[in-house]
Amino acid sequence: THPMQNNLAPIPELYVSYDSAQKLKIDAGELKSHDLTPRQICDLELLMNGGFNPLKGFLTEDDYNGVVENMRLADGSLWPMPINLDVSEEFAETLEVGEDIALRDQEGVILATMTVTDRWTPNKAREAEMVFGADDDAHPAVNYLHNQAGSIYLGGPVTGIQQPVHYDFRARRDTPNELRAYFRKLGWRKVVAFQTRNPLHRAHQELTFRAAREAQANLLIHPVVGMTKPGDVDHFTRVRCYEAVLDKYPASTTAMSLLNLAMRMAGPREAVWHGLIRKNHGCTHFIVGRDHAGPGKNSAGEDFYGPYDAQELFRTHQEEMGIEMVDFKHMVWVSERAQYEAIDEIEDKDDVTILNISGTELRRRLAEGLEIPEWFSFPEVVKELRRTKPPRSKQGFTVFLTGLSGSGKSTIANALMVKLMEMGGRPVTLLDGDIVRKNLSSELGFSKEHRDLNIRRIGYVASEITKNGGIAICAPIAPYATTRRAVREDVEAFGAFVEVHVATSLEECERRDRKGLYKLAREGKIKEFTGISDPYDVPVSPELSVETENVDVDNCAHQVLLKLENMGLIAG
Ligand code: PPS
Repeated sequence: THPMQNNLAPIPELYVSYDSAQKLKIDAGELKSHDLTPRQICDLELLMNGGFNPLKGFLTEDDYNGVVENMRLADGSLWPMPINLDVSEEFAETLEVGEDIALRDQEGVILATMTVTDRWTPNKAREAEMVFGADDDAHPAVNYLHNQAGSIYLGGPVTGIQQPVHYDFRARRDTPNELRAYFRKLGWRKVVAFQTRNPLHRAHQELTFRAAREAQANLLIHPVVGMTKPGDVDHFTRVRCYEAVLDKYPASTTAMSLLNLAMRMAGPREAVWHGLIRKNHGCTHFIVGRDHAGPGKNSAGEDFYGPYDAQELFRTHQEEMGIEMVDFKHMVWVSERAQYEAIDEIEDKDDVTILNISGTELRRRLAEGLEIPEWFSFPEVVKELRRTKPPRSKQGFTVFLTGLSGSGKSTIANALMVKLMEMGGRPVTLLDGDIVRKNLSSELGFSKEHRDLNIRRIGYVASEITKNGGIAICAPIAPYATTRRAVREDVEAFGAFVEVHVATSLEECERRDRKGLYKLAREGKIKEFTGISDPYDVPVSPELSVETENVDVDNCAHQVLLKLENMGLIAG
């Protein structure tokens, strides 16, 4: 029996009335203001709309210490996650304790004001250990804490003026009170929430069905669209997938709503946090799976948390939380019976064929354009995923040739370009050193600073081309390894980066001296000349290194093509 039923009375929000908000907004224009980061905007939205009830603002120092040390606010209530307004030292120094500040979104719109009652320097190493389990930058939230978050925390009550603006999927977003009203209207007294940051496949559908049956409850699919784990499928694609899957649920028992939460991937603590947030959204039950909100491997290659740590911690606190856990069974496909079953409930394991496709395997199949079986997912979902993640041979990529002046970069780049154009399929853009210096970087010289600017511009353009499915061929000297690495990171966010070292020796380049520049450089008539009076960092692990001495250009370009084919970037 499941006695748990929801109390759907409205929960407190931090917003002032419409009229007061108009006035406050004008007055707040006078205050010192802080521009919120994307993560802080997510946090602020859930603070203001009651999703983070009982919090009334960003944590004070006492609350923070309690949360870090034993998951409790200073008044004793359970709260597992530090919700802080982290700011820079420079900004913190301008403030007096007791002062009001304006909190603005990234366009400058004032969303709220906050009275700064507390200002302190947190012990981040301690926070990492206690909240995330280890002070290890391989954890995305620890990495954020050390490398992105400001060094000072501000705490104090928040007065809400307006909700952050979302232009996407507006009809699918609900505040806790909107969901409560909806459940009230439909008479849903028991609701089981399913938290997810991934597309839903058949196994998820089966387990949500089971959870609803087990709890004798209605079902709320409650995906996170705020911030999830770096590398996840973007939320636009996911929401289109969810909408497709929603049609496979009985409409009268299932609802879907988007949650603008910034996840921390904190496993057990995160599960408790998720539960409290769902309780605030009017749910009575919450599904906790294997490795709930797991951050992946630590820097030693091990899991941060045990697979059932989250379930354990949730179980310990569920009574106090007022939301009941439905634990996730690992669902697998049993071929002979053509259905999903929970792995721990299959009694004839040795006599049946058990199938499962891991996330990694799914990504591989998508990348290579391989079959994804019907038993695994819905055709509509697979279609959406293929649309956003076409096989590598249809995605954009960047070939980045680097080498000394006169090494043959441009010649190879030109040959490569026409070979790729002959193959067709994707637009090709050549960003040759000289072309770029004429069109993009005409004001730049050859100091380290200017070369870096030049290369970063090339990287930006190449990454945009890559994002939009084209091929960018870059051929600058690009003498600095750190700058090349930065460009690699820019491009790899959208597609493959193929670094090709055109490894012609200085002696050979100087012997050829096709533009007569080496002679001038030797005579000191050109300063800061790469290889003569300026450094060149030889690439340590380029995707390819080509020799040009005794090899003709056609062959060099062909070597690049072979590499591209080998990487799956062009169809064989
Ligand atoms: S960098 O370092 O990547 O920004 O250089 P890049 O944009 O590729 O420009 C290199 C071309 O500019 C000419 N040139 C010089 N090269 C190196 N050092 C100095 N001081 C210099 N002054 C002019 C040279 O012709 C390079 O052309 P390529 O095609 O590489 O021979």
